Amino acid sequence: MEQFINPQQQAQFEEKGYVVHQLMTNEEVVYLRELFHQLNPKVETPFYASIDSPDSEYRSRVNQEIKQIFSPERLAQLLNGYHPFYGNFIVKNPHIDSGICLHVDWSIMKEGEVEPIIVWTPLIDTDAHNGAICVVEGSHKITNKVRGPGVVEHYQTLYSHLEEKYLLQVPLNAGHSVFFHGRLIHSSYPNFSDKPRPAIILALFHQKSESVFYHREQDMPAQKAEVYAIDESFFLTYQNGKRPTQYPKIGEIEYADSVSLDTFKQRYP
Ligand SMILES: O=C(O)CCC(=O)C(=O)O
Repeated sequence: MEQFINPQQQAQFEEKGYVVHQLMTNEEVVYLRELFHQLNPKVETPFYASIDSPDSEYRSRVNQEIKQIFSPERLAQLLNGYHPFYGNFIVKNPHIDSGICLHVDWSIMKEGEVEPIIVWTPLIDTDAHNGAICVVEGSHKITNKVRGPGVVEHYQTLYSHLEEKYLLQVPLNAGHSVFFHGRLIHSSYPNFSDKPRPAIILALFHQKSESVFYHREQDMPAQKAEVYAIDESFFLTYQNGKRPTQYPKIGEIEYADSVSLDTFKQRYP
């Protein structure tokens, strides 16, 4: 099943794991940037996402505004069968500790027949100085379908090697989005400028999939995770890292073990 309508974008997504495209208008960028400055998330860490806020009204407002812009109709100009699931502001304050090391984003649906897509869009121009997004091109081909809090990331032990050899920065102008595969390894360096760097991140959901969330408690075996059935309201109240007991647990799943550098090199395209 193809994710992108345009064949060149589809080929790039399959090969590299991301596509840069502008769906937002400049007016919408200004609107969201102003909204970001107006609202108080009640969070004071150098880097945060809206879901780190204790204020569920704040989370709800941000989510709703982002989803309104990335509506199903607008997404349909670019993609087949995706709609917005949950939107966050993602903020990097000017601080040496605002970097995010290499990681993969959590799964929000059963993957296999459909591919996960995340949309990351800065609300100001980004470069090496203020926290542009960085990716390991092609890494979506070798990472796990089961990702979530506590779940051991497949290539975690190799991240410093990957950072040195393969990490690529993707500087973007405000309002340009990177549509990246949910299994793509990515990161961002600290914001060395003197202004906050607001961005938005939006998880997309495929209409043919089932929304699930994987969670692993620390005392569980390393390759096992719990599976929860979730819906679009999940992230309005979810407490980062906590077992989501307000949603039904529908089973447990085993996932593949971490691999050695040699295996990585054989698998890496
Ligand atoms: O906003 C950033 O700098 C990185 C965000 C990110 O990697 C994430 O939220 O998964």
